[in-house]
Amino acid sequence: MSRLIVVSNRTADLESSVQAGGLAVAIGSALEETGGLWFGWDGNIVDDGVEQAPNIVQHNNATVATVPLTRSDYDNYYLGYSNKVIWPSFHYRLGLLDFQTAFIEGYRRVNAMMADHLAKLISPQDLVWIHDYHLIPLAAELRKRGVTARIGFFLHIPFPPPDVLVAVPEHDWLIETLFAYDIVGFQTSWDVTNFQRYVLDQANGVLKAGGQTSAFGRTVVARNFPIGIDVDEVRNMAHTSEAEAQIRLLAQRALNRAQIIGVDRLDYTKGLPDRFRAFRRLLELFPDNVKRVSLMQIAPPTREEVAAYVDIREELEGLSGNINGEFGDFDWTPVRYIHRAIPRNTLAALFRGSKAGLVTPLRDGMNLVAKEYIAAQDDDDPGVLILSRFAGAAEDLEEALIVNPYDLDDVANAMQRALKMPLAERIERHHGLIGRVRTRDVKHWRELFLRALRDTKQQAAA
Ligand code: GDG
Repeated sequence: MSRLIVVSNRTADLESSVQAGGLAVAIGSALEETGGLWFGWDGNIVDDGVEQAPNIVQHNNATVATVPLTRSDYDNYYLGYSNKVIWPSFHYRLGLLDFQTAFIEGYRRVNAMMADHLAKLISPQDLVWIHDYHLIPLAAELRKRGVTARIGFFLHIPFPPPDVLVAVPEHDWLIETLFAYDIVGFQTSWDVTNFQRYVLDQANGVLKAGGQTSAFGRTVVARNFPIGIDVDEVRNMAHTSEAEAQIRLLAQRALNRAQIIGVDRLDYTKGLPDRFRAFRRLLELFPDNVKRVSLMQIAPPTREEVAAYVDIREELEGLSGNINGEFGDFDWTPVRYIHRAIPRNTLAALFRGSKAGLVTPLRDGMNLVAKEYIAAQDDDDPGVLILSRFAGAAEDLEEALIVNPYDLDDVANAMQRALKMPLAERIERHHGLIGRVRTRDVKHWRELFLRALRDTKQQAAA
């Protein structure tokens, strides 16, 4: 069996069972099975000029090789090009795009530096799986260094329509580098369509059967591989005796009021200010919910060195303060907003203890929280998922209450419908949802992608 090499911006700590989520576990277990290597940034920042030699650690059958970033790599490759250019533009937010020449230089430099180290570790029979938007040009850099192994890429975030993408100054270079892969995987069929439209309109490309896409003198397979979760992991965490005790305590403290839950990194793509405004609309449109329902929003900090993330934090604090000041009472806090990370098992208990899960991103590649909320529910008394039509997950999860997150009344009406939904309808919807989340789980995603990659022909040596 070929050895698997996984490359991502950050590697996960395979020793830590506390932090590890579904994706890290899924990739870790694939590496353990076939023997393999995980390569990426170790999260450390060193002074410019310090040597970035890989640090190699063995964890059972898997090897983890990491490099640090220099301060200017971090500023230009990570905060700059990855998170101020690609992240906003691929989420259709051109108003937040902040382009600087140093950013693209840093992005090219770090991808080349990673390729320098990684090329030495790859044998021709290996399968190389590169993840996400930080590393789009990595395969092209590896090919320049003579790597002939099969290389696949998976984009975790959306792929925007061509009209949006062309606002990125290096769009043609960026997309041309995707053709150095054998397979390019997207979350949804909509992302694949956007990619194909770009290839046809901007690159004079040709589409053939089976996702074969030709342009720039090369052919790649472009398909969607919707990512999933480890259903039993979440389900088990939500059903321990400790979780049961937490849920009981929560209900007692809330005097058996209904809770709606949201869990998202504090990111402007997740639609949190509009979600808070929609909750206010719920209280205005349906005043019977006053003192009866509360919104719990967990929003751990992320990328706080990027100004747009500071702005959103301030906006949310203002909004929750306003709603609580206007509607709250000495024995009822309408919005409980927690700006820090919560342990995974507590999250699972909170999902199970909440009547509705509110997942309303303005744009999202997939959204795993939607699937985790479903997995944590009781089959015979499930809560209701309210899901943005702009989350990749909506392509599959049609029994959720699908909403337009920009339309506050639509979201407020869906909350009311969820809170009042009869048990039989909740069970029927949940039955459909859990079936699909279970069939298309993270193992299925991983196996589908790797099988497709294995089925491609190895590149001829240059
Ligand atoms: C990207 C794409 C795509 C959240 N808060 C806490 C916590 N979390 C966990 C959730 C979930 C994960 O983080 C978030 O995953 P999402 O999919 O919701 O969103 P992104 O982080 O933006 O992920 C996304 C994903 O990649 C995978 O391809 O679905 O579209 O943007 O697992 O539960 N975990 C803990 N404490 C928290 O407070 N422990």
